[in-house]
Amino acid sequence: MAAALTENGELLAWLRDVVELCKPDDVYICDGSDSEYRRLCELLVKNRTFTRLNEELRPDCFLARSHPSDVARVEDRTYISTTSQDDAGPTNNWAEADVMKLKIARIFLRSMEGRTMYVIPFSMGPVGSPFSRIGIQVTDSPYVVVNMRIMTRMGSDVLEALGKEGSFIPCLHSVGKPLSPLQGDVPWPCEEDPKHKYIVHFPEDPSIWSYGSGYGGNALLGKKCLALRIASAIAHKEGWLAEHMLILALTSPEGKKHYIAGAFPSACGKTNLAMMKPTLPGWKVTCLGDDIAWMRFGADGRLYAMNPETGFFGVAPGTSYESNPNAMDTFTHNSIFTNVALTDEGDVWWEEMGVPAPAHAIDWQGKDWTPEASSKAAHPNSRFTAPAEQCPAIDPDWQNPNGVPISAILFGGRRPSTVPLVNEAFDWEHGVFMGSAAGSETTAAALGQAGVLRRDPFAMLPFCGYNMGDYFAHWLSMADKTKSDKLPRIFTVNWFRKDESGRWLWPGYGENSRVLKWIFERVEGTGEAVDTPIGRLPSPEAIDLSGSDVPRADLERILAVDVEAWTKEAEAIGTYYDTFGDRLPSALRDQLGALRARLEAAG
Ligand code: GTP
Ligand code: SPV
Ligand code: MN
Repeated sequence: MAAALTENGELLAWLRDVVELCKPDDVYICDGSDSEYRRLCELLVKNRTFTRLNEELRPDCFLARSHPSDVARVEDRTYISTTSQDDAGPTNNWAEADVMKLKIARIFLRSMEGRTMYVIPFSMGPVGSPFSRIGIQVTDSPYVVVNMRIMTRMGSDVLEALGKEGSFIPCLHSVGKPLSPLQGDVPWPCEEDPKHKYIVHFPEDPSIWSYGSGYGGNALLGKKCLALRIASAIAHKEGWLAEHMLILALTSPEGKKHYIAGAFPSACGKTNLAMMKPTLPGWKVTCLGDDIAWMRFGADGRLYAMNPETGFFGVAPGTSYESNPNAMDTFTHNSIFTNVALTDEGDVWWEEMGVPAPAHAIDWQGKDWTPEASSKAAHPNSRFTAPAEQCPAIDPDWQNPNGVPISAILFGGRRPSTVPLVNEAFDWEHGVFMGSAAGSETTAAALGQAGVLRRDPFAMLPFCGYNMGDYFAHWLSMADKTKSDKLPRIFTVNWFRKDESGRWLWPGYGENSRVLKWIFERVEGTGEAVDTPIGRLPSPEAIDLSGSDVPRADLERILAVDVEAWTKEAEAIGTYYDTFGDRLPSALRDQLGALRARLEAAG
């Protein structure tokens, strides 16, 4: 079968083993062509996984409804499997590698019976770039194939780049629903019991085994599994960074451009910030990536960031022409929607889409829905999959294999209180402290309760493929790789402050350009900042509110440092730090001590 298509011995041997284990009916090697994509979309329509949307309203677009149990990442079923538990660290689910290998192989046994096994050669990063990584995903889900086609560079040219001797990361995926000859298929096959899903990473191989889910980060293995969990472990060894970050370019009215990277937890605003339309006249944002950044130092001593993906897998609810017009103009065609509502005209709809709710729709569970219904029409974690090249705000350098030089790094999250609108670190080490101590309210992007405050260091809690204490040390060590004036400046931002009644204190979205402007000015050396116990903050006058209706009192409130609340925050950080034992770098303990001392002096 595959012999004609690849001469890579390692790949052939692995595919033979997988066929032997999973027993698919058929094997298909993906070439990545347009015609193949179209064929598979038609197959998905025939299988009832896809509904074709109205060709006039949304050409070449499809809607998929997942099984109600399969709507988000499953963090408690996600494993980092290493020889020693210390290498996975206290923030990861760990399983002893040898034990898990036996267990997972048994789980995959006969898992693809009655199904076609698709082989997806893909490259994270431009094909052939020395910084890119090749993965081979084997999957029994055509839904995964068509999504991977949008999200990654996939197909024959990747196999060619792999050649006879090249190495790849094996990524095995099954929805975990073998079919007997007499059995009909369901529109969204998956393992329905969340406790029987397994998203397993072996960073020592490296390899990925994902069983039981067809959804997003559980199933599109190039994304969270390879480009974050496995890549972060590789980057740790090789001296670079694989991060859960957007990459944007900010151009001033004078035409000066700075590149900014930002780590916000899942569903906390990366896609929106990455392609925002600034409300400040003359300022321009162009997008290089909305979820993942691979970063390394260039010959000039600056930190360069590259987006290894080619598409956006973005949160649908809340996306409107008001909040994110560039996203709206990206998924006008050639896009896949998962778990949104279907209107009677054959278009998509979701909550806060900026158009009136349809009088009748089919909700994400396939049921009749009217605006009077108590349930949501679209799942809170419903998503669009759209090609990045269709984004009107895409930056001309988005596929530059060397990446772009980063001037500022932002850490964000949902913090209804305490954390100010923006805060600049005193220096790199203080910035790493800020990243390590970041917290956010949980969202619908992972199964489990939403709205619970948890520590999410560097927005990498679900995505760090090794010991988080070592990850902190790795970030600290970046300062040794270059001169301090070449390092990006580090900031925290928080668009999510609320007052006592739950009202947003900051309008967010395009208005965040007012904060980006101040960051730009700080990088340029012109912006004014006030030293506070927690970092350098703008005075209210330093934030350009021209043309906005943000009440001055609200701005003052979200730029104030509440010493009492921060003293409690410092305590919570200390308790969190204790969970890392002696893997916590002493520099971070010292940073916490210094914060406490500054707070005490101020209090
Ligand atoms: P992942 O794809 O899960 O990694 O999420 P993300 O970080 O890209 O988040 P995204 O930009 O998709 O935003 C998630 C949700 O937050 C959406 O419902 C947005 O409408 C909302 N959101 C984004 N930016 C802002 C903001 O500035 N203010 C407020 N209030 N909400 C925002
Ligand atoms: C996230 O949860 O951070 C996402 C969506 O970007 S998923 O690909 O499902 O992980
Ligand atoms: Mn994400």
